[in-house]
Amino acid sequence: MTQKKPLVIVTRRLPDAIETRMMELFDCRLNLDDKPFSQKELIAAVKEADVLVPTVTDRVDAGVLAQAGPNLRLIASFGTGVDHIDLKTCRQRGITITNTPGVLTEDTADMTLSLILAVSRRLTEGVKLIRSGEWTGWSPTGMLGHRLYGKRLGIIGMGRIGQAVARRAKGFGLSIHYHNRRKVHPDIEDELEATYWESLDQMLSRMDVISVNCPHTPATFHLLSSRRLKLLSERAIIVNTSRGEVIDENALARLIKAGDIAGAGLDVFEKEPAVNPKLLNSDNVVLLPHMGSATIEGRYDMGEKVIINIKTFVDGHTPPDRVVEAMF
Ligand code: 8YV
Repeated sequence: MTQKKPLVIVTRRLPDAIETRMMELFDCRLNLDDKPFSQKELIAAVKEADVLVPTVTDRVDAGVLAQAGPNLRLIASFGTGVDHIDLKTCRQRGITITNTPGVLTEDTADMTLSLILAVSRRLTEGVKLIRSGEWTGWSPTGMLGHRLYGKRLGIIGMGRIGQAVARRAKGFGLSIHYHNRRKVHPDIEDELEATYWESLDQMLSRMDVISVNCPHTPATFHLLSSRRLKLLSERAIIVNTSRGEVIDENALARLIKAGDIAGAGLDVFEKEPAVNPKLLNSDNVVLLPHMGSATIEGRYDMGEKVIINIKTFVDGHTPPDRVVEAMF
């Protein structure tokens, strides 16, 4: 007797090759429009599916999960962050969650360095100057940014991505400092020549560049509060390729306007896709539309991970990227 294939509902378009494989392996329902699901559509999906494949644009919260049908056993998220999923309710309802860690580490670290470089060397301002036709030629005092070499980088969250950022930043001659829930393994500290700061406040007040690389959890919501942001030196820049919610965006906008910090590079926002209007018109702020992991290779690898997680689960085993609350 052939086993019935599980109904897998995917909320967004994935790379073609991934969708094709999913259609072969599962009874797969795709969202061909690629428009994010409304809450109503999400509820309809959890009522029916055996497996839901959401992305960061789906809020799989307690309200949605309360309506889940008895068949929903796995949420195989397409992405690493799981702050869009209510982990506690999933545990209570016996729903397994998986994510796609590891495969977007290098791409996100590349984007972090891109933002650090773009802000400190004023790349987007330079592009704007050329495009506007207003560039009048080289000048000894024109378009001066700040040297990175020899400066201090403070990384908030020294997980995979934080470490990949540190490796790159070392190559640029930055010294590496970090704040994390706990110290990383001494071998990693040695390799990165990294200094651990137990006190985030103390680290913030001494850095030239801050990179946010921690996940968004209840404990890190507005970790960079107005009070903490004020500890930054007026020469400091801050970049965020993690989650907007880790920084109090309004407070950051106020600091930028007042000239109390030198600049910011943000790939993520508190209320995506809305961007705080106060951040839009500052030349020393570089804004990107959540594209830290947006590479062709990365998206394919993420899709592969989703498939392996679903297949392993359906075959009755623990999926390799199972997420448990204690990880966050
Ligand atoms: C993903 C991300 O591409 O993986 C994450 O946590 O933030 C992204 O860069 C996105 O979440 C897709 O779901």
